[in-house]
Amino acid sequence: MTEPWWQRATGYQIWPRSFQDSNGDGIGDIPGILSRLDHLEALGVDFVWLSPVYASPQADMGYDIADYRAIAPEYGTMADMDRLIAEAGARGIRIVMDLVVNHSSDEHAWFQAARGDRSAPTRDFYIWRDPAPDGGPPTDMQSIFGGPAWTLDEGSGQYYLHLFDRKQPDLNWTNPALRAEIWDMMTWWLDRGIGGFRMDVIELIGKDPDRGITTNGPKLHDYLSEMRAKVLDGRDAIAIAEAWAAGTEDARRYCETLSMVFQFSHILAGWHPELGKWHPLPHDLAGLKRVLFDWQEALEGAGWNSLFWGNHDLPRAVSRYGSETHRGASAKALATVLHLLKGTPFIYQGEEIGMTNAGFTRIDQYRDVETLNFHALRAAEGGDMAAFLAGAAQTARDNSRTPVQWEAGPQAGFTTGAPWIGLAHSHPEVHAQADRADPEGVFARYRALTDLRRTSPIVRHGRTVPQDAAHPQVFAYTREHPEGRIAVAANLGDAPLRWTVPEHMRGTGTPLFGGPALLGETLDFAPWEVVALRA
Ligand code: TEU
Ligand code: CA
Repeated sequence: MTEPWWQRATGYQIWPRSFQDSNGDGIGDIPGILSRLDHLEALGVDFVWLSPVYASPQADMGYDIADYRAIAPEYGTMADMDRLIAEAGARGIRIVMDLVVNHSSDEHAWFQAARGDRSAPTRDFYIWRDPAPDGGPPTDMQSIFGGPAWTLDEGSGQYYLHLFDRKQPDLNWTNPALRAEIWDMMTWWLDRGIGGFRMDVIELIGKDPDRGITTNGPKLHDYLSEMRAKVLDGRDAIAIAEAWAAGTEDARRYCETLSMVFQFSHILAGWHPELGKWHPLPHDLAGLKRVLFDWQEALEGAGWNSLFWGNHDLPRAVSRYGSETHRGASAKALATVLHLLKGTPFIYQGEEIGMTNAGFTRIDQYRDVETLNFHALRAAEGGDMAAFLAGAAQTARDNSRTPVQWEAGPQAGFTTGAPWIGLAHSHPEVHAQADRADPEGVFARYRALTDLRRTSPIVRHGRTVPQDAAHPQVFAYTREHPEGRIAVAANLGDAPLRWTVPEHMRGTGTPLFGGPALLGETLDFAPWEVVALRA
């Protein structure tokens, strides 16, 4: 079988609201993206996953879509979108759209017609239930953003289901008419020339609320097979399933119909098992490596991994897994150990210049519905609000949603106006202009990594073999391929370290990023130093 294009590719995620503003309203937009295509081309990425730019009231920053075939006016026009597809395409960069079809906005025409009218033609596009005997919600199912997952529609006397915000009613996938609408819409976008889809919380579409089932419902894979047959067959589109609950077994199954899965085992390993994301656990490198290596092993020859440290829902990689004290070195080390694994790597906007967490300390600095909802819930329970804010400073989604820092100055080159959310605390020192001028900078490392992905069959297809896996501070592995071997070892810590090199890794080779050409019995690592040799 020939290699699909996305197995030679590096992806880049754009979260449009904070990427580049073109007209001074403080909100990133599509013309802004067009003005930064040089940056993406220089970085060497092959496709862009574009977070939602569709018409939306922005209750969840575009993950609440009011019209799947229209662009939000603050982001531009459909003509801008067509230009983006064409101009990115001319540079060899495909545009991958976010497909948000577990739910729509309550402002979508389907819901507007359905609400208050039990006989509306689109009533059955959503999930309605009668109240419980006491008039309350039909079940005690909870929303992922806090509070009940059911809201009463007073006009019709029934509750509708929303696994996220009340402004994000869940779509009823058991209805074939709804599915047909979605297949049409996907085909319409593919015909416009996009490269594929990232499928938002697709693991939820097979839900069975009466039995309390949300993820991995009984019909999930039937729907995905139908999608393949009706939309994806005969196209070379990438299809990435976002699936927080997926284990390796589930992922193998997704890979039979789709290209790959965004799975979150390595992220969830860092959250408190009961208290969740607001109570992050101390970073545990050995545990993190165990998860990543398990996935490498489990999907070897039986699927395909996605590789990422961050996205618009997660904190900045440097702040979470690296070190703000050794920021540049730690950003490069994290990039290197991730991008030399097997799979399709993703760079989240700003990661390529080593951007940090926001550093917010007050609730009024936050904009995200998830953070604001949970803050209100904790306050109503009389919770410890200082502890909540301390947790949010580490894991709130706005940490990665601050404007991209293009240059020095109060607006960081993002806007000429007032940005819709404050800049990250690090903006005076950390910006693209400074980093890109540095041949040893973070951007230069990412650029080298995207090149290697394209040019090296060892990087793309070599088997990953963990080395010294239990070591608490060193991340090391080899990639084994008929064409050769790559050995990677990194000190992911602030302290220097003398490391005993595993016998299997010793020997000479060509350094991929400078440094020694020989791995002897021991290696004296500087903080966050990486050694990568091709033999
Ligand atoms: O995220 C799925 C999801 O479950 C997240 O909301 C996650 O639980 C949370 O971010 C952890 O902090 C997707 C999108 O990526 C996210 O931006 C949307 O808010 C969500 O779906 C609803 O569409
Ligand atoms: Ca704008």
